Amino acid sequence: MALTTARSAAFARVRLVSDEPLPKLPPVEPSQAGVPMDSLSPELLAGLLADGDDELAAWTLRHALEAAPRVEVFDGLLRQAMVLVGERWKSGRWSIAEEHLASRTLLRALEQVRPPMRPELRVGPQAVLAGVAGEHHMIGLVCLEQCLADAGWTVANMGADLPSEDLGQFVRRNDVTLVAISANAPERRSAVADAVVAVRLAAVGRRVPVLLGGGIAGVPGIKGEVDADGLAGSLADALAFANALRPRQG
Ligand code: B12
Repeated sequence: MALTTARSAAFARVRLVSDEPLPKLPPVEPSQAGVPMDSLSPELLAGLLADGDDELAAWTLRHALEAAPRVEVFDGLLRQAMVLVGERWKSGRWSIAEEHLASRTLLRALEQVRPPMRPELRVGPQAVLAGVAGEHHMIGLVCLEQCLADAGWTVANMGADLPSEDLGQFVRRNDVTLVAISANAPERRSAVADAVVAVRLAAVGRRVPVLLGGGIAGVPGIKGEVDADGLAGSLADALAFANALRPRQG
């Protein structure tokens, strides 16, 4: 899609879902391919998501990914856009319908920007990702999946709401180097603890590191309480933890 057409369509859509003034954009010369990073705002992305426009949302993400590493774009622009979605949902300005549409649209857009499959990704160390039992938030797992794949990991992303026994069974049957589990609310602490126990029981005689992410990672004392090996409040934290495991693979 031509740059100018995409931009004007994007702002027309933002106008539909936002009463706030449109972000100020520098003039665009169509013959220039570059898109200024500061024009790719969380406000713009949130509007596109709530409008169900995965094509333009993917276009926005793709341009951001040309200017910054995936982990930065997801920890920054993407996360902030979803914070806006959450604020508008909480305040009643947007309904659950708009939140659901935004989440669904984001997942479709993410599919369009996933890193290309490379042969080495079939032989890299394996990371297992899962939301613990009862946990429905899984967009962070999809983002982490892409960041780890970019870094050369083979990723098995189980998505939301995985019973701990099934997580344990998968770890027992596979050569797993990292388990990254997530939960949002503190109420999920016992499900998190169950998931860690399941991994420990499945990996007898070897220590498979368990990294805990999502909102619950911010709960004081949670790491020791659930016996996790690491906490990640961001994808950058998660990547640092994962990459520190790689030299040990030999
Ligand atoms: C979309 C959304 C949903 C969707 C999720 C759809 C989906 N397919 O994932 C649905 C509708 C299911 C949902 C449900 C609920 N939600 Co909700 N949701 C959100 C929202 C708007 C965006 C979350 C998101 O995807 N963000 C994008 C990702 C990329 O960012 P992130 O989640 O912040 O994650 C970052 C880090 O935590 C980390 N990370 C994330 N996951 C992982 C995983 C691992 C392994 C690692 C290492 C790192 C990591 O990296 C990410 C990027 O920096 C947030 C608002 C907000 N402020 O975040 C509320 C929010 C998280 N939800 C909230 C609530 C209260 C709920 C419900 C309880 C609402 C209800 N009454 O039913 C339910 C709970 C359902 C359940 N059983 O789990 C609260 C949580 C408050 C709390 N901490 O307790 C929030 C903050 C909204 C709010 N302001 O009140 N929600």
